[in-house]
Amino acid sequence: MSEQPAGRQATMAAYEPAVVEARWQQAWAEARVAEAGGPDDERPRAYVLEMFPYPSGRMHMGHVKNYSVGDVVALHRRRMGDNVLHPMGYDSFGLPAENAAIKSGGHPSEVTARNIAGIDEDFAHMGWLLDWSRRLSTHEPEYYRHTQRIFLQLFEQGLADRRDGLVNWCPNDQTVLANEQVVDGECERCGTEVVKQSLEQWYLKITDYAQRLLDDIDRLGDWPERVTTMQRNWIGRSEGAEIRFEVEELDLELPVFTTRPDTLFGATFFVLAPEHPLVPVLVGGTDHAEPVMEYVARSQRLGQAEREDAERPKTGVPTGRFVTNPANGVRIPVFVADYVLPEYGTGAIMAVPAHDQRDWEFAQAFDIPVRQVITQQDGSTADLDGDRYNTDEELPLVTREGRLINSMQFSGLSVDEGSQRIIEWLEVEGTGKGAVSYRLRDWLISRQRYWGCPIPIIHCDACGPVPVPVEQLPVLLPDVSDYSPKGTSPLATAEEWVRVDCPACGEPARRETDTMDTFVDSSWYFLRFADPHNPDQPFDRELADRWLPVDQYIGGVEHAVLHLLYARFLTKALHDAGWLGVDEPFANLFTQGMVCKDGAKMSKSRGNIVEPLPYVQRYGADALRLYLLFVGPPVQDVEWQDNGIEGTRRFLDRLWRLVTGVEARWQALGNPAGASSCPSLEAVAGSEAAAAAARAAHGAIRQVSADISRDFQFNTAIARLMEAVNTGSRIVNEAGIEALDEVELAAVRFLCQSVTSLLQPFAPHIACEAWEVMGGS
Ligand code: ANZ
Ligand code: ZN
Repeated sequence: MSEQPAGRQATMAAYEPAVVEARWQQAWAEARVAEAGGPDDERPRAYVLEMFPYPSGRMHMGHVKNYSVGDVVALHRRRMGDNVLHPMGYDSFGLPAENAAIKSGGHPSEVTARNIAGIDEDFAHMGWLLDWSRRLSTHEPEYYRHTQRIFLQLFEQGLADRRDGLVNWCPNDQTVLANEQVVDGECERCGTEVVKQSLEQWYLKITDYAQRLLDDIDRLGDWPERVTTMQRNWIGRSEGAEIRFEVEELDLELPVFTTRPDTLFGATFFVLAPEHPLVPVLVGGTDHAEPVMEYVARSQRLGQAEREDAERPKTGVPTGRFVTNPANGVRIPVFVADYVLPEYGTGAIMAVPAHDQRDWEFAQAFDIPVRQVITQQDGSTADLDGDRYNTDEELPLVTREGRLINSMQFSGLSVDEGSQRIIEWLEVEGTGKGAVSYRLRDWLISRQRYWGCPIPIIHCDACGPVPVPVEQLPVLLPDVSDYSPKGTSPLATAEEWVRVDCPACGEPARRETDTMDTFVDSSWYFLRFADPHNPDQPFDRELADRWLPVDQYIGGVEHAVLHLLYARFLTKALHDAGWLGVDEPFANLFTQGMVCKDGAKMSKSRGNIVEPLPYVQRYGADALRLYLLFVGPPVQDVEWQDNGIEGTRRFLDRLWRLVTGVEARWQALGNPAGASSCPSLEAVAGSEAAAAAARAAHGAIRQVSADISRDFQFNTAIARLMEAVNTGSRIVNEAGIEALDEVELAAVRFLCQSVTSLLQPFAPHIACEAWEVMGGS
């Protein structure tokens, strides 16, 4: 048997996690066991990644659960013989650090450094096997110079542009927000009601990838259906037609997007969104100008949530204009109403009150005729009144099941066939065409705040937006004295920094002063981990291709349409640029449930944080990790309970007593069987105790191996280990350890070894220590 390394806990002493954990953490660090193998390593590769944290001070139990789940996966893959990449870093740009700096003075970088130091300490105590040699922080110039490089690449590909548009504005944070950051009409960060403003901003053209982002969902590995459904809905593909309506008296055509071209003959009015750019043109110089523009102004003040609230009574104003239905030449009135949204389809609709609920309500309120064009009744000409079919069906009849009536040559067709035939007819007539519309909007990335990655663009009067030459990167954040939000970027106050010569023509020009949405930083960090110290490029293609895609990504479901969609988009864009072989970043995704306190998600903003360190000090990191994995299937939400961790700690104490007791007896008997294996079937058959121990050991091996690799069933695996330890303890306690014969003792010892080995991915410190106590290395 090998010599015992110094510091080992004396056999038979009580279990002291502080000693055991410090010892193994040091041993692992010295042996650099967490570092991924290099190019010569021939083991199969596995990239295991948890969503990196925003450093907001200390960790809370939600983080601990996330990284504990990831560590089980990483340790398990390692045990199965893989070369595992399991890195970690910090998503360290962002508003909270900036707001803290405004509140308490100091620089956001100081706040960030302080927060990182705090969370570093938590990481150090938990003993997750993370490859810190690849550590990165997105606020460091060594990282963000490459974020800028990637932005320039997208600019070159035509995927980044600056344009005027209606944007979400948070009056509290004084910055614009991406659509994805507006939740129920409120700012995702601070909960303030978001308003719309027209501003010139930078966008990344994620809409160019809408179809691929949708199609490739089918190529993803094991992703939660909830997440893929959310992505599908967010992309929101609708098939239908674009149909052009001519405005009477004006030389103007207004296109609409409709998913129901089959209802074209039922259009009895026409509606423009208040923000539609042609509204002023339609009413300019007419009696309707004043009421219409007043209505437009009023709807601007409405919050998004109110706007989309289906329960709200329909409002609107007539424009006095008429358009012609291209199908039958019927003239229908044009209204402006806020239930039509500016950013979807064409921002204008043909309204079919007989078959659409909103149009129906509006028609009732404004006394507009209703014309039924779909029926679910069997057609007979008995209902024919002149050339009109009249049914006694209740309207609105909102359905795709039915056939067309009152639709000239298309009457009698089914909805689907009618749609198809009407589209073909419009195409021949030249008044419309088949069309696809997506809900997905381009990704608005400019922010009027300080603590983010500067957008590497120079504005020149003669040349327009000019990219900063790559060799001049990084564009460092300038020092400013005032970070407080003013509606324009604080970077604009750094006059010296802003003034620069145009790289193209050499004339005086100005730097872009907006910074990037921090979701840009986090949409490529998993690529950087493959080549984290490359000074010249974001990453080397060969290294990225070696590790990507991430085999198992683990994080919160709240990122379903933000981070996860952006990361997929960026990976595709860089793939198309030839930077990457893969075009999907995450092969498999696991979204763990939340840790709640008093029924609410644990979060800093709610002030219900439970931090790990006091529990680590009192019970040990292993007990804490085990508790969070045992309390329920990791996929489910769990309520944090102080007494739960006491239970897992008692289990570890019991295991420790069993192992040390059995081992001491084994040594006292002179290590009788020598080799450490399970006694044979014939040998245990003669003793009920020996047979029970062997059964418990083999049962645990079978079930834990299965549970750990299937659906993250960690809680049942741990429960099985607890049962096995109980069985071992009962055998020892009932008979008294001295009364066990050699075969029985060997069987219990085999049980101890099995449990210890199986426990290692969940509670690695005590597992290593116990393993060593039993003579393992
Ligand atoms: C005529 C029609 C008749 C419609 C009917 C529906 C039912 P989805 O499925 O979500 O893609 N629409 C189009 N653009 C709009 C906008 N900017 N704001 C509000 N509504 C808009 O919805 C497409 C349908 O929503 C379109 O089809 C249009 O109304 C409306 F019996 O056109 B439909
Ligand atoms: Zn210029």
